Amino acid sequence: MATIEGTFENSSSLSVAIVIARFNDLITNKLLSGCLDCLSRHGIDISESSQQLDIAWVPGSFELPIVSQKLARTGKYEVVITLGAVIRGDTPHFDVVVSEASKGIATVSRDTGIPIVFGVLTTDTMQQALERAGIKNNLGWNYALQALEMGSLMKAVN
Ligand code: INI
Repeated sequence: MATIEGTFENSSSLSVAIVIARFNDLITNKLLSGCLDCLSRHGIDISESSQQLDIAWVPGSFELPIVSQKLARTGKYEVVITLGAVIRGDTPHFDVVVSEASKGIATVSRDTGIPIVFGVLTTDTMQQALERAGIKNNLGWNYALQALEMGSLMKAVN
């Protein structure tokens, strides 16, 4: 029997792309800061001159899949992290944006074989979003951790 799992031992060598939505950037910038903190603490160079991290900005969560797809297809990245925030209270087409973002990200991940972390907060209110983006907890940190685990796991499966 083989037990196959991701570890964090070689996280520092992973190449990572982050795709982040400008919509609700009060929230997404906080997710980004949590995400970068986690990557940095695991040895990834997050400096401006980093050769292992790129960050792409898109208008909103709806655009996360197409840019994730293009980045994943370059073959330069072992894992892609998407960051977005869709807030039901302010969004009549909440369900459309969330559905397209989630389906699109899952499809890109399966089609390219590159793990794409679904880092899109979906909340009823701005207060809930703030709580998950730093006031209580910063899920950006968790998304980065999940990316490191998946990057490692995909290598372990080979
Ligand atoms: N994009 C988001 O990331 N979050 C939202 O809450 C949101 N709202 O409220 O509509 C949102 N809309 C923009 C959408 O993602 C696209 O950028 C836009 O429709 C252009 O394609």
